Amino acid sequence: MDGELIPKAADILRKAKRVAALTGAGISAESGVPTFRGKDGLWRQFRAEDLASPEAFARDPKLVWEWYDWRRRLIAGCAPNPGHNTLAKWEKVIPDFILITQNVDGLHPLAGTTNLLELHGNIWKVRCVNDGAVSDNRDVPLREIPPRCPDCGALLRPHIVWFGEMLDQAVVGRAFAASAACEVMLVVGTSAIVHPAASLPLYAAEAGAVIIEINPDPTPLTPHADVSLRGPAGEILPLIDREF
Ligand code: BV8
Repeated sequence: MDGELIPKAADILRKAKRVAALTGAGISAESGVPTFRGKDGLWRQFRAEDLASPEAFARDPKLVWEWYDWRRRLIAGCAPNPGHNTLAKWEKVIPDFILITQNVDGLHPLAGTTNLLELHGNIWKVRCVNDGAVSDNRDVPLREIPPRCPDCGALLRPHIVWFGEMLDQAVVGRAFAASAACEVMLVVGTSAIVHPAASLPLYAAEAGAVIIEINPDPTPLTPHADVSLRGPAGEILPLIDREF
């Protein structure tokens, strides 16, 4: 990677008062959490899109919950990595910093990030399909599969946004407002193909933000990025922090 890009990214961030970060599964890869589209993104013979949908849950709630139980067991053993920790640190030193994540693994709050928008929900929350009540559930493993609401006995579902489902409109509204208001958007570890998350950086760029991308691979966003750093977030973010 071009040795000049790290100081350039640090200089842009140092001068910025309003920064928005958008993260995807890639920032958790070095913590051991499988990404969706990487080589380890499969479970049994299924792809995430096959299981993370209301149709899959209606058809076979037990299978979908076996997948989430497997992911919860795995994520329970994962810790935030230097990428998560650097973003949590920057929230304290950059005047106006907000983190928008597509991830449901809960590693950003675990690292200390507080000004956080979880676009797609959180794997440690469940929702009653009967009345929509949301509660924390950190049972690893789950006591029963599929889990049932202790109040009414209806099925519980992950409090997660599946493919084909609307995101929480208040959360989406805040994410687009933050994208329009920021001077710099830092896009870390996302394949930039799932919408509406993938449109946030384009929206930010149209509003005049500088786009910094961190990803070992190029993505559809790369041509729109002002600075594209090719490498793992857990290494690159601390290198930028050292230049702060
Ligand atoms: C909706 C929760 C509307 C589940 C997730 C055509 C065009 C536009 C949109 C669509 C379309 N066809 C269908 C749609 C809609 C669909 C969509 O965008 N589909 C895609 C596949 C085309 N979107 C939706 O359905 C959304 N809802 O649009 O509703 C609507 C309107 C009316 C009525 C009803 C509905 C809902 C999308 C949310 C789905 N839920 N997650 C769960 O986790 O169980 S999405 C899931 O995949 C993730 O949350 C994430 O958002 C998404 C993409 O994953 P990434 O995070 O990017 O991870 P990925 O594996 O893809 O990439 C990892 C990246 O990291 C790679 O680039 C890799 O190079 C990099 N990396 C690897 N290692 C590292 C690294 N980077 C840094 N450091 C490293 N070490």
